[in-house]
Amino acid sequence: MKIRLLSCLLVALFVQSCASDSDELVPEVKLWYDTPADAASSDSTDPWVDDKEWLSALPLGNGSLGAMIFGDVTHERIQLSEESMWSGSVQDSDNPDAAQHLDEIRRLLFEGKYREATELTDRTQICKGPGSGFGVGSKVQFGCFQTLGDLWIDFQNQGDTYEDYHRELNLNDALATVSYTQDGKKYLREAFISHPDQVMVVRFSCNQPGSLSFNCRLTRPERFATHAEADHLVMSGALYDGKGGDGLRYTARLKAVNQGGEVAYNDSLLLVKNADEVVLLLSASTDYVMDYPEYKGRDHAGLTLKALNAAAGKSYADLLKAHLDEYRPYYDRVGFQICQEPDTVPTDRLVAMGRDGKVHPHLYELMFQYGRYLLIASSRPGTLPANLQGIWANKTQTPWNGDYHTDVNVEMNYWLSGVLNLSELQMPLFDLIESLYEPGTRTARIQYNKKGWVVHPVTNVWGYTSPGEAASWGMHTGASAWMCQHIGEQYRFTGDKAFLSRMYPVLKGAVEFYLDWLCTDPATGKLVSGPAVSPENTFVAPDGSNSQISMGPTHDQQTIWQLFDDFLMASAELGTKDSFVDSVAVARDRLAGNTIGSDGRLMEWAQEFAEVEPGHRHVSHLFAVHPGAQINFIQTPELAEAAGKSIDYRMSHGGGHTGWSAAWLVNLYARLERGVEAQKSLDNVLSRDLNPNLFTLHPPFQIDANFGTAAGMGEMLLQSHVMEGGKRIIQVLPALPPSWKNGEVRGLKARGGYTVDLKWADGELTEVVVHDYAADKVQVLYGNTELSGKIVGRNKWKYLK
Ligand code: FUC
Repeated sequence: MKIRLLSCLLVALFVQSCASDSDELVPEVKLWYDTPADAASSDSTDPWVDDKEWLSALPLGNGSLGAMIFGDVTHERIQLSEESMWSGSVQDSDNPDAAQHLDEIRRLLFEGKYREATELTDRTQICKGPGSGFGVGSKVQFGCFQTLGDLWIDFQNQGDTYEDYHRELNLNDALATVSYTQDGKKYLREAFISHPDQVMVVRFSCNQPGSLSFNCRLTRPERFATHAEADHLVMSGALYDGKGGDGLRYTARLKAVNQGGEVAYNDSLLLVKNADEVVLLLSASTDYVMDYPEYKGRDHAGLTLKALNAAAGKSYADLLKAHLDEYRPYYDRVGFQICQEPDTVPTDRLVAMGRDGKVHPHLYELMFQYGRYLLIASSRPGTLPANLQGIWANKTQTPWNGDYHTDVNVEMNYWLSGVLNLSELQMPLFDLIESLYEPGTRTARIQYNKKGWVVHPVTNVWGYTSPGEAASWGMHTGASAWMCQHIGEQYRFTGDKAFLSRMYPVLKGAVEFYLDWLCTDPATGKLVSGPAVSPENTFVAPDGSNSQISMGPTHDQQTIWQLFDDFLMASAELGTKDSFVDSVAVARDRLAGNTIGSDGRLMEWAQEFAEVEPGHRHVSHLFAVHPGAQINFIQTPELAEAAGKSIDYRMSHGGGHTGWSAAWLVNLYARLERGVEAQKSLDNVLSRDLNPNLFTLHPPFQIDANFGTAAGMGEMLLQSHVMEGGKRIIQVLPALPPSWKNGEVRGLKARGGYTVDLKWADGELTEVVVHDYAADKVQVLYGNTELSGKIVGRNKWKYLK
């Protein structure tokens, strides 16, 4: 690599390096509309959502409680979610007959007998029982993430005509508002979900006293009953356990605090009459606890009552203040601006403009901050991780059970957490990974007679770790290695040693599995994984059969390499030196590595097979480019070049055709420093896969592309995955697309814990500030140029063009 030193003009500004010294770029960002959520504004092709209005409604969340605000004037609907509303129960799905066939399958694969090997794998290695129910598991033990129900607010004595309608979701404040004028009176609704108070708060007000009269109902498609308690309405029930009985129990409580007028309750209604102002409070919970194998015991009835009563004792202003004081410190860390025009186009029209082929510059800013907003709303320390729909589900059978797909989707949900400065919001993922240790150890032992723990391509809140129902996708044996990559990344971003020691046994358990699982390829003497899929792709085998199963697919080799490398890093950081650590170093270096095929592409399988679907949505063999770091232009330029050819080939055959797939390509092209192509994939999502409420489509709605595109924009602006010569390399604007001519971003994070602010004009970098800079540990690169800046405050480094 050629590095040129740039002399630069420096402004000797000696200011303190603290949070307040940055330029505080936190522009107001909001989704806004001049109509209520309606089916008409959604031209969505989502085959799973018959309730199209839902894709125009606005999401609120505090990590566990979620709501979708529709904003209808006379019949307001607030659709409710609670993250642990899962049907199902723990299932015994590990297959004790599998292990005895493992050697035979491996022998057949090494001999090139793919047809026989695939057939035997399908017959012997898959899970016992219905597994995930092929993604339709609400009625089996795998279960499904389900809606909590709906809160309906039916206004009394009001006509259908109104004017000055405005509906918005302000991302700076995580506050949804609806306002309109009716019969000359101005009405306002404000809604937020408080994390500190664990309640949803909805205030109704009007500029003329006594104008608010409405009835509230709580309903659910199934398994619910309502009753009134002394001063509030309760909805409760039990979800189906998938084996003929009751599973998790839940409680939701609704209370109105009024000024003026009257409030009354009966067993199905909360009635408000002639009030001046009303604050609705809602709390909800289930008895779920993430603790294998019981998974139960939370006092949902008591906790919801306590939260409701405590909130009722506070004023609206105090509730709002506590919410903002807790929310803003997450959101305000990062500001991003590339659009110089005022925000005058309603969000649904921005989406429609995109569909007509013009992505408005403001839409990038919206999607960038919306990704951050959605993570704050769906994943907080102590909650469950964001699932395929975050925490928002409007049905009892959510697509793919709204579960945790580990063959890209749940990982993609968290890619943004590092670079977009929300690392602590990734903690729920580590709780999930840790909770899989015990069931995953059982799976490794029963299924394969191996040590350690393993998970396959799907998991749920019930510790499901067995392979899937079909070998073609269910034999994703690299999943635990992929999940564990997040442990290494979290440490690289935060340097948190307590976290690393907490996760070390989990990391070690995953390593133990692969050490036992890997076998020697008789032809090369290298260690390979298998029988395994390259998620969810199919090749044409030399014997003419279509197969997914092989030995040593590149994806498994890369994820296992990363796991071993991260384990060695963690051992060194924690000062652990023993023979086990030594054996991991030996195994890492014996792993079959990346290979370039005769056409210059990075190979997806150990042999050069033809793909059955050359534009396949998964690009699993590019894990090492992103989210991994084994392949990069600085250290492995030939492999990076080959990876680029693989992506181009996929794209030229229709690749990136689902939301998340295109979102992954944004990240990959960014890592390959190809801003034009990164933007093209980003534009594919923004012009093709957006609903009016900016939820992304697979289709159906999957939140992974919301998170994946936000992460991708982060990668376009800042990268820090390479360590060279003992220094962390910070690459600024590595893939800036030409159309983002002028702009600035503040508060991005680089590995090593650095905070970075950037400005550019006419497509050229003009300013970089690195906070917490340490000269001997970091190098800042713009293209191939090493930037030379100056310390301008306490550990604050600045480069100015
Ligand atoms: C993986 C993908 C599918 C879908 C599902 C939830 O299996 O291959 O496209 O996103 O996850």
